[in-house]
Amino acid sequence: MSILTILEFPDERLRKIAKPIKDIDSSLQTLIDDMLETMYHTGGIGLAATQVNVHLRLLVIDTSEEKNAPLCLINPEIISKDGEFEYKEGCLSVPESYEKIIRPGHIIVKGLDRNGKEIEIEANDLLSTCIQHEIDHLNGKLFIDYLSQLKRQRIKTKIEKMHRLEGKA
Ligand code: GNR
Ligand code: NI
Repeated sequence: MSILTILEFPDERLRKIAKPIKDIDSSLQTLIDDMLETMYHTGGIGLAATQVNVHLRLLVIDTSEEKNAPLCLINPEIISKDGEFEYKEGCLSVPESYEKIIRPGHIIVKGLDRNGKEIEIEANDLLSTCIQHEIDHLNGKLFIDYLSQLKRQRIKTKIEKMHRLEGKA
């Protein structure tokens, strides 16, 4: 298993649209395991393949307290959404930035599990938010895109400064 490198805003690769997965093979199983390990290692509650520079429609999530309930979704599609839920979101690709975002609070999502079996998940509140946040990544979208241009610009300036200090980018 390995810890994967997470792309950080404003990296343009975070804007790529991920492609549907056709083959659920052993290299995909390895990617899923590495994404789960990376998510647990960083303390995140979700991770989309886009964030590790793999542009395939795959996400992993674990919103449980005990961090013992990994969820993997391949080719996820939201089939219904309603209600509202507000949560102060963060993102491993947008370090040290947290903002309240309102999203539908109840969704039904379908997709494939790690074995290629069709699954349907009904999600509320935090899990609903997290699934939508991850599917946004697969569509090249970040939670800060819901903020004002001014707030987004401030976050961009802050992160670019961090990257200069770290000697990245
Ligand atoms: O770890 C994460 N926490 C989080 C909090 C609120 C809403 C969404 C998330 S997902 C995030 C990890 C991440 O960046 N996934 O893409
Ligand atoms: Ni994120």
